[in-house]
Amino acid sequence: MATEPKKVLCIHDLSGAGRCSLSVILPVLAVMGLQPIALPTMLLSTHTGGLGQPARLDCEAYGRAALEHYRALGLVPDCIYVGYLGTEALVDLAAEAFRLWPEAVKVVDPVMADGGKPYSGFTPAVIEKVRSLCAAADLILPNLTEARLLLGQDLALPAEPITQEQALDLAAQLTRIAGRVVVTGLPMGKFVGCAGAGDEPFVVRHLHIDRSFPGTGDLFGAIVIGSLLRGNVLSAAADAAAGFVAQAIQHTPRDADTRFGVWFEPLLPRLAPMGEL
Ligand code: PXL
Repeated sequence: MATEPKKVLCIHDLSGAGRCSLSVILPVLAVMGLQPIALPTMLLSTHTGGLGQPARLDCEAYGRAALEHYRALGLVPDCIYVGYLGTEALVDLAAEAFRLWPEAVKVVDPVMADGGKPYSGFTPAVIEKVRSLCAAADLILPNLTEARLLLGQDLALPAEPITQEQALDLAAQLTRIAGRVVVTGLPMGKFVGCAGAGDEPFVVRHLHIDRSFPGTGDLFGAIVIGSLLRGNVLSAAADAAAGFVAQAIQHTPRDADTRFGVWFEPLLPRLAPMGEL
């Protein structure tokens, strides 16, 4: 039998409008030559970042049944990629997937906060459970606010740019929680950086663009995973992901409504494997 593309079980919400979570992750992984398996944790009409009160449907019961079906089918994911959970029961659902497929590469983007504050609904109890889930992961991808929440630090955003040493130190501290770490969205003066720890420590910097969008963490995470599963080292994967996010922001017209995310769709062909077909 032919070798199937690697399977990535994606445990994230599906937000209809607003370019985030599964709506971004599925096309990115597919164009990178992987096989995403979508497990929506929650259906929302939009993300929760400024578009009013979204319609919501909690998919925890569906998720339990879907995991059981995949187990019975003998489907074995190569990677489990977890993002927005939003309730304690949904964190348990993701932990159950980790138990079912211990050999999978387990990646947690602890989606729970940004810009110095937690997202709505992220109570201290949910945050504590997300921290435990991170401890069961091989790789975590927090932004700066999430990194501080995980470390129990003050969430106030830094007034001064973060130095290279501080970035490396933050990533190194997070290896107390998970083996490999990339911290994203670090304000580094003219640059926005991400810092990695666990293998070789690294800092990757790209020109800072003065607009912020929902969903860029999901875009980043999907490209990191796609790139790792195609055999790249973590620093190369993070560089590719940060570069693509910067291009997608640059490609989004200045007068676009930022709440609807970055216009990444026309750039997707840039992520396709070259010369492998
Ligand atoms: O991209 C982060 C994200 C994912 N899912 C939902 C969100 C957000 C950020 O606001 O609200 C539902």
